[in-house]
Amino acid sequence: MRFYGISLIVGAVILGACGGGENKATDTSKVAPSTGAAAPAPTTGAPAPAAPAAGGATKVAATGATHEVKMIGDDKGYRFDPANLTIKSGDVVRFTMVSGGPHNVAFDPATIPADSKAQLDANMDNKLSELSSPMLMNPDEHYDISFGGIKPGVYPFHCTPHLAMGMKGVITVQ
Ligand SMILES: [Cu+2]
Repeated sequence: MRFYGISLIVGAVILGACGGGENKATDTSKVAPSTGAAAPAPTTGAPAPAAPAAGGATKVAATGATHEVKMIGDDKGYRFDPANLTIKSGDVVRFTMVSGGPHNVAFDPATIPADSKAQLDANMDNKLSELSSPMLMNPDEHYDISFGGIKPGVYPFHCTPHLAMGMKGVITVQ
């Protein structure tokens, strides 16, 4: 539609200026390729902005220390190490796959502070579902969670595949 609109305008301008049908035909064909090439840009050039998470929160990057938690499954059982850690708001927790995967990190929406739920969900990349990280399959893979913008409180977490085997922990945010 835009193409025809521009062509008509160009044609009318040329027609008005020159008054010759021959010039109109020549000039319109010169204009057409550039107009046609430009036309797709508005529809494909501007990717849609990332949809905000439920609750309207957007990710807040970590600005503090990094705390590592190992994800382990061996002959002693399935566990996070350390299972309990205390951090500050703005820190990042790095979950590193060591053995016995797949493991993940999931927070139960019902057991974490309600006023930080949307922010924590927004801070988690590539989620399987709300507050649930992807599976880590291979040793040395890691998954970072920013606690930027997270309010002080107690944040219990678990590994979805191994919850029944007691693979869980608690992050306390000061
Ligand atoms: Cu696990």
